[in-house]
Amino acid sequence: MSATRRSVLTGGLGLLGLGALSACGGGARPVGPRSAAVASTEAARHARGLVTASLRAAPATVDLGGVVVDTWAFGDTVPGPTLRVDGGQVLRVDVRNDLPADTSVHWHGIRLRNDMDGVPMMTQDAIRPGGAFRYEFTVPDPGTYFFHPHVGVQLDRGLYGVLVVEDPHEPGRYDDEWVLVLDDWVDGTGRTPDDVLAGLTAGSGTADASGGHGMGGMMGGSTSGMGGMGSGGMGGMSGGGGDVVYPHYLVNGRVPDDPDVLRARPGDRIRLRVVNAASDTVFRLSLAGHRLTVTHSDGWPVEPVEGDMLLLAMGERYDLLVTLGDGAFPLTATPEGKDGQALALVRTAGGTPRTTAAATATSGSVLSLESLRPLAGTTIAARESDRTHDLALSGSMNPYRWTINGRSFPDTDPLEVRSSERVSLAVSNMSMMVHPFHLHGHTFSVRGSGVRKDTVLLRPMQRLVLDLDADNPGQWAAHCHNAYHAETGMMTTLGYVT
Ligand SMILES: [Cu+2]
Repeated sequence: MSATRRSVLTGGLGLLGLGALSACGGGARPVGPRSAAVASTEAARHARGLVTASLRAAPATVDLGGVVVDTWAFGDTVPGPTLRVDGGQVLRVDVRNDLPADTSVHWHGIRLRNDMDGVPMMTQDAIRPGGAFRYEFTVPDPGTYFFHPHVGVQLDRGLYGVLVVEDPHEPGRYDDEWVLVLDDWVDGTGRTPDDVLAGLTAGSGTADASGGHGMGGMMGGSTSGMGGMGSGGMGGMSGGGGDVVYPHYLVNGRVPDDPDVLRARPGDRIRLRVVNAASDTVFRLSLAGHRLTVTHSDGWPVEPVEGDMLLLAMGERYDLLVTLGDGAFPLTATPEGKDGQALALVRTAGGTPRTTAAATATSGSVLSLESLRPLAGTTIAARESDRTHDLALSGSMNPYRWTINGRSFPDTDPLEVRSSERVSLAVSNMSMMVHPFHLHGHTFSVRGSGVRKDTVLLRPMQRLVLDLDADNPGQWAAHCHNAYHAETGMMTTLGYVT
């Protein structure tokens, strides 16, 4: 079923290229991923040195801390390797595909050249089993990023890793830096993400990836027909209950029974680089007994703001500063609207944690997009829009299908733009489900605050206007970062035309 479905989608993606070409009549010609415009944009980036790495995507048996699973991974760990590069350098990564399926690597959040963006049939041919692909691109902006395939629901396997882009001019006012990757996990527990997708699309109500029975994570969608979260208030603080119930939630590839232990000295100031690599889960992060200070969102600096908890949607990254007390403290990531928890342990002294998982913060101030203001100089300059595209996000749970302006990818209408335009995307969530909207190859300013991001959470029925400069020619994916929503249609193309 899943293999058939994937072939169907791949075929559809193939058709999209033709569709996009023929849709651009009247003199508007699409700018291709390997065009002269793409090459000249890359050349203008003035590279400052080369960093090389290699990744091998392959089946792997991974120990998640007592839970041993067969999955697909980059190497034999989950997450995969953390890659580090300075802003302005060129990153060259040789990817080998030893999976039994096509794959690719997408560099999430990076404003890179179009032909290196890793979206099969839009920016490159898929990497076939046994095949290889060299990604090589200038990395323009410092920040916290990650990489993952852009094929099917492979993101929901172990195929992800963090890309840290250092700022050579960063004052570095911290003693240490920890990378924290949050994930929801099902693969190798009796079902694969493809099985979960098949269950959702079959409308069988078996989205319960834990193998259980009952609510199945369908969240009342069958009654509302819009993927609603039902009346149970299951959406937590974001309204984001998700579609899939997972048996495990992870921090740095570990289940709570045998968590990652992060050690420091009392009083140390730590920079946390937090990535939500989950496919269907919004997390609420907290560190018991500590306040968190947000310093960056999706790599971009914000006015430092302090709170007790932080909401992170799928695909979002936040950098935090925290000054550690003396003791052992649970760092918890609670899935919004779901049972379970992800946990790591922060330890500056011996002894047992003075609080347990039960102490998960449920009260206190919650940091989210609304809490943020951009640091001066990081926002996109005010300018009148040359072009506004309206995007209505909607869909249904039964049949399981997600849409932009009433159509499912690859039948969605491309969003045409021209180089040098100021473009506004007016995105309206017309469903009772949350959708983290992600745009490739660009960053946008969220109108109102001006916070600069590449992934933004739209709560049920919320509308946001996203302003961007069309300065990176090519054909770019724009989609929901719920892997199951994107795979069943909530995706379109931001396409440059001349
Ligand atoms: Cu979505």
